[in-house]
Amino acid sequence: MSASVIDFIATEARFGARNYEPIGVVLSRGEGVWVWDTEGNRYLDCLSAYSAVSQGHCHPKILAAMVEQAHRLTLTSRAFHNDQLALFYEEIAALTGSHKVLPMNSGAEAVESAIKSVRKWGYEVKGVPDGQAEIIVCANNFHGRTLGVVGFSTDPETRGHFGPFAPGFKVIPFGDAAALAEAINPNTVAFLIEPIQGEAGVVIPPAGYFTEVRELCTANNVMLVLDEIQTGLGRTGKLLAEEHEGIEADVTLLGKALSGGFYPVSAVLSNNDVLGTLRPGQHGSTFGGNPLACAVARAAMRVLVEEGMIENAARQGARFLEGLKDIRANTIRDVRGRGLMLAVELHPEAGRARRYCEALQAKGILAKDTHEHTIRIAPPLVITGDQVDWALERFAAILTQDFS
Ligand code: IF1
Repeated sequence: MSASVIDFIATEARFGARNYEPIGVVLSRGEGVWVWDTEGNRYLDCLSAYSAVSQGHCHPKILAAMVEQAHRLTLTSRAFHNDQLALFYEEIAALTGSHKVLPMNSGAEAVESAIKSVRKWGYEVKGVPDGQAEIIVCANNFHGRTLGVVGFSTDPETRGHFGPFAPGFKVIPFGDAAALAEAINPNTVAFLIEPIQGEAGVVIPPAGYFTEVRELCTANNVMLVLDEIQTGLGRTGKLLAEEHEGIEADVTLLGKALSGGFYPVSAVLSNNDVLGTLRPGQHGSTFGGNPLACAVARAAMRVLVEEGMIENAARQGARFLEGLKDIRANTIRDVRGRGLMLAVELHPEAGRARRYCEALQAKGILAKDTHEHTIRIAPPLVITGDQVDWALERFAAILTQDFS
């Protein structure tokens, strides 16, 4: 390591809150699937900033839209109209088939906004007695870091010593439709769930689960809120992960790749009157729906479709998954994924996934461990077949070693 690399890392550690433990690489440039560190080493990015850089690093068309808009107008607040918001609404509604859009910034804000909206809908439309609304969530969920959201996390690391928390949430196991049926009562306003649990280690629910979930929600007038912040916008090989299940959510949350990683842009999308309950003054955000965000998001959605990234995610995801499954290594306990949202779960005796990620770094691949024993793989959706094969060679080399 050169002196400058050590300096960046040491300086972060000295002044920054230590809420992350990054791998020892300092990145300074990115293009497509590649990133470079300060010493000029190149890496294949197999994290894509937790799926936010799905369109590839510094996509030229998103960049151009951002620069052009930044020269013209960046922020107006919602006290006035701007000439980008309407176009953003129109395009995201057309893309996703939604009727109403609420623009926010971070993913967690979209989740918070959805919670507020479904509660309000519950009181004003469903007729739940004031203050009694219940929202059902799943064990091992990950929906962000705000207080409202960590309050219904089941991970001690995520919620520990951050309370007291807001009431009104009920936790059931993921993938268990009978548990949902049992948990629903007349005060239930929504079921909030990730189509595939990301942080939990890319957990795919059993086939048919979401069909049952959809039926239960419809039968009981419960809003199905799908957090597609990570799974949405092509990551799983479909525009929305709900398409794999043949269902439609009542409320869909998007974030991350909605801006191609240029800027925090999130949105709550609804197919009915949930967002219709919000009246002027009842919800908002200084930056939500600003013209810069809208211009960036419009370009990010456009290139996703125009450049065939969703189909590519399906194709290369299948190739990646097959290649990973072909690796014969007794370090591997399970390989799973859908599209380019993949994970290799190691045997507990194989050692910590972090060690494998560090070894991958030395071979030119950046990936991220989760939950001690799982390596998460989520490259930009622009990855080519040759690049997948290049990565697979390196994964095979690392996974056949033993770091226990
Ligand atoms: C961190 C994981 C990924 C999300 C879903 C909402 C949010 C996220 C389904 C909040 C955010 C992130 C944030 C990141 C770690 C990360 C993550 F490991 F936790 F699971 F992506 F895989 N819903 N996910 O996955 O969005 O407010 O961050 O914009 O370090 O906290 P945000």
